[in-house]
Amino acid sequence: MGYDLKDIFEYFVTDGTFSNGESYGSGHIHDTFRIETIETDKDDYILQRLNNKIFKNIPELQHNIERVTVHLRNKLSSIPGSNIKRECLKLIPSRDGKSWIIDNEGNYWRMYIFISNHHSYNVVDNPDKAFEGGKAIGRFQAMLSDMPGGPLFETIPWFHNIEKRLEAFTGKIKENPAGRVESIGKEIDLILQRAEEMKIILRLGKEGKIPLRITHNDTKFNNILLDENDKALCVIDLDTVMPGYIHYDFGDAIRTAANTASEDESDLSRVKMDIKLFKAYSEGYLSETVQTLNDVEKEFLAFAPRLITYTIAVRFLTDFIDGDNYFKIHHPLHNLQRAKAQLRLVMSMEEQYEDMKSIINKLTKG
Ligand code: ADP
Ligand code: GN1
Ligand code: MG
Repeated sequence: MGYDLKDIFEYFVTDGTFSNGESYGSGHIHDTFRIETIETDKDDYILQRLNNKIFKNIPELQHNIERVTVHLRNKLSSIPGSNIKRECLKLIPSRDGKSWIIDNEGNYWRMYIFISNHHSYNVVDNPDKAFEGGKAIGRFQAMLSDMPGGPLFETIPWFHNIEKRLEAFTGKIKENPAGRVESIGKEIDLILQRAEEMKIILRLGKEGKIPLRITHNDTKFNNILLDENDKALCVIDLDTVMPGYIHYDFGDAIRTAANTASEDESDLSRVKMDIKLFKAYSEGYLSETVQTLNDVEKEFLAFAPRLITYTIAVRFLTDFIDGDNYFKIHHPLHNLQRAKAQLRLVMSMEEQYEDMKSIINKLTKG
């Protein structure tokens, strides 16, 4: 993709001078570039071509991120010793005062300060890092709990709604647009067998037993930056911050922080949930949130990783059936491979469910 990154960079009001731009990170949604500046004492930047097929209202999306980052910065400024520039994303304004631009071809772009010297992990290899990740998400939720100004815009409607995700899944199976359904009977069965029990969080919400709060909704571990000493630094990828149940954030973080293998591991024998990593993340998360969660929220925390891992499996498989229109893929069977790995992880969580419940019980009941 031959974008003129220097030209796009110059639409924004920056301190440094463009030196070069390279593809960066392993996100599945946007095209992300790191922009290095010539001056060694000036910031580098993250420039993103936003996926406006997935996020259909970029101005509202950006408005959410403006609100969230302003609020987080206000909070951080009252905490002694905090480093606002590294602990919160900073949007760079465009020359016409917006937080995004549209180029001549209709592409949407935005830019952040590059958070330097961070560590980002797709797989977590020790409990200390998992603990720090839990702390980061707990703190993030706690800091946003009193954000003024009314509900955030819903950037992707029904994002974690498993009923809607299953409707989309069964709809695509009937439609079979890429002729792939015949080859995945086993995976379809694994999903359908579990469909009913997965609706419990939605039911608790409808019954008013768990509240909607401001949640991140995309807490996979590489969206949590750690610092050079692997301490919690900054939660990034704020595109889906909107009203949600805390179970969505807890579940997605465990899905990635406690998996012994990567999200798309092809050797399924390597995919397991590591209960020590689960425990460490839970400790970090609850150290920031245990006072604010209600009893039902706490009771269903251990179930959340099963729900979200299952939901992502449904989404990967739906995209595979559809012919790969949503997630970036790096080879033709990538979405199927991801779905298989996530289903294996669901089964590993099922096997350890009693242990997960007893860990949460101990941490929440003292
Ligand atoms: P996607 O939605 O495609 O995952 P992200 O916003 O998560 O996009 O960005 C992709 C990757 O770019 C992240 O996983 C992270 O490695 C890196 N990244 C994003 N923002 C920053 C930032 N401000 N500083 C440093 N790295 C960043
Ligand atoms: C996407 O944006 P990224 O790569 O951090 C997706 C998440 C999935 C994840 C699976 C907006 O996250 O919901 O859990 O891939 N984000 C969106 O890796 O759909
Ligand atoms: Mg991301």
